[in-house]
Amino acid sequence: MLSLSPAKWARILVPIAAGLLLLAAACGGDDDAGGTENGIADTATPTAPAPADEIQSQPDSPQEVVDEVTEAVDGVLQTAAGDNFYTLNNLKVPLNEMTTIEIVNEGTAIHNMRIAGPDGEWNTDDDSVSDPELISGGATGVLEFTPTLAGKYTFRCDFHTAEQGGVIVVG
Ligand SMILES: [Cu+2]
Repeated sequence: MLSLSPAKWARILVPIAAGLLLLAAACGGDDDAGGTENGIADTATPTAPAPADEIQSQPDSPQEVVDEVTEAVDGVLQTAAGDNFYTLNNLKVPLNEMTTIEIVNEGTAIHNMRIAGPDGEWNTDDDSVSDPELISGGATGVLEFTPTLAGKYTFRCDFHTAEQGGVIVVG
């Protein structure tokens, strides 16, 4: 019969347990080796950086774009949000200049404005978003937009993504 003290048993068993944990960690590292994300094979290269000289394909505006083009005047452009739409949503701003877009919330719901940015994707680092990001009914938000790439960008309201949006032509 072995007569080891608990302390001696610990000296033997702890290194064994640690070794097993290391082994388990080493074997667990192959989970994402299949080149898939959410079960969808990444045949394209979605992580490739956008070319620096042109904007990527933009999402469709969720709201019908009005014919009337609203241009920035002296760096300021104003539109309004109702429930749930923009009154003016066919905007035009100059390239390489900061335009302050004022969004007057004439509705009662919370609205805002988010521009998809050159990558044409929502909720990425190159988006431009109004300040505040939640514009209460009756309040006004501002979005400072300084585009360095010409093209037609899409914007939308984060709270009504299926119905409230528009386009901004740059250049
Ligand atoms: Cu909205």
